[in-house]
Amino acid sequence: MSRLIVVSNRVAPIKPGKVAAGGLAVGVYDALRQSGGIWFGWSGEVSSTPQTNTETVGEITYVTMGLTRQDYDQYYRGFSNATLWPIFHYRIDLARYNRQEYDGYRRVNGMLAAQLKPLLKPDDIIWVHDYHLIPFAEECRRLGIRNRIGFFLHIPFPPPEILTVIPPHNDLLKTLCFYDLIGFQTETDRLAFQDYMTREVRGILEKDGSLTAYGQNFRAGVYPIGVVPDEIQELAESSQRRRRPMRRITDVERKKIISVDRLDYSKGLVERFKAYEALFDRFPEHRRGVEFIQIAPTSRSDVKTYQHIRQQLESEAGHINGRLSDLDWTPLHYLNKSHDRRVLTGLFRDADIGFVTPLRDGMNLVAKEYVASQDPDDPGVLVLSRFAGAAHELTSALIVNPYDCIGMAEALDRALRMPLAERRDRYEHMMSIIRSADLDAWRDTFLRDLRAFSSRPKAQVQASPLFSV
Ligand code: ADQ
Repeated sequence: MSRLIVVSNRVAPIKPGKVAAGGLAVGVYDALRQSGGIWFGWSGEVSSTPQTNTETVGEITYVTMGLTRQDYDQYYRGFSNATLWPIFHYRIDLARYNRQEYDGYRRVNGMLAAQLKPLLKPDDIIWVHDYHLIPFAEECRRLGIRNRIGFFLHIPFPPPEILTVIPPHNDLLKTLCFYDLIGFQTETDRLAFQDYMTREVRGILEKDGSLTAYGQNFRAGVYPIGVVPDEIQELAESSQRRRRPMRRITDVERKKIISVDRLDYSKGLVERFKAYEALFDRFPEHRRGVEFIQIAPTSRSDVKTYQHIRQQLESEAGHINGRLSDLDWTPLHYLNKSHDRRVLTGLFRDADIGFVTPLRDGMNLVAKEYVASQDPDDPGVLVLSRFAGAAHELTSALIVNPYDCIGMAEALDRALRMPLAERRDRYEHMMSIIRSADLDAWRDTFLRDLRAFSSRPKAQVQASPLFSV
């Protein structure tokens, strides 16, 4: 079997036998172990003399690079996280554009492709992950690399009217066409991409379903990322057997609501806090009977909008507890730190409601992890935003609109009262989907399609695009 080369923004070597963080890391780790290969990307280090490190563990070689301060500011903090992340999450209001940052983004992609080139064998398959690395394939083609290259976008893809707010959208999207296969989380994302390609740059949707644009032929598909349900179930059970984790935080007699997120404005945390407060105004009978645990460790804290959302949340949490708490009841526990995976699954299992209400999310693995952690005989209820990719699959959750505070409060009330038979029906339906579209299925289908699809040979990069908009 050909080797697999995984390229992702951050690479953290995984020690065999350790409980790894979810999603991407676990999914590609197993594929790399099976076929052998390289995991290539940024080490997380920022320094004036960046080092390249190579470490081989079993079948996998980890090759990681440091970034200079300027690279970090322009490529990572700038164009990736202050332009692409907000725009791709439909937040034009939070986005900024700076030409130097875009140049830095292109430069770092070029530098990474050049560093990868000498490590490649002709039949290696390259799988590139996420929005930091959109131009990576074009840079590879520029260097004469002809290997098959696939790309998976973990975040949503915005409709053309939003995407075109990015001034160099045309230049950026042209680079995507140098991949052989582009994977999206949902059909909505794939259609938005197809819409851009066919309407904005007059690309052609071929009879075999592939697309041709900028002189390149490529394919776009839907590959919803999943979880490993058996592993989660085992972790949740063992965590519960050892000690009920919730007891350490809260009174066991009360109903519990849990949310776990990175602290990010796309996750809808402020709206969620307001909905929780509205629950007690609208349904006062729940006062003292419910507690809400929100775990949200800080992320990207050196990006300004992230500092702002943190302040907003702290103030909202203080307001709720100040207004509603009593000597024997703290309605909201807001924990601003990260937790081990085993503890999280235990908390999920203990909670009567998983409250997952992003304003926009590629998938949201927490929704799937919450369901997979439940006790099949007495499962909790998932309250899920319609704007999470997961809502396309988990249709038996209580689906809410995160902009509708009262609607969310009503869904919480309904979940708190839901009879056991209905909870079981909903849980079983969601589990059957989580099992059939698990993490192995995500990875295997993507790699199968990447290996199978024979696009027309990728041309060397041309000096000027065929279409200029
Ligand atoms: P994220 O935005 O990070 O990922 P999500 O899918 O919810 O969002 O979480 C990824 C993993 O991180 C999960 O396994 C989760 O358990 C873990 N995690 C989240 N918050 C945590 C916390 N507070 N403490 C410890 N662990 C935590 C991006 C996209 C998502 C997409 C994933 C995978 O934004 O839409 O689902 O990639 O493709």
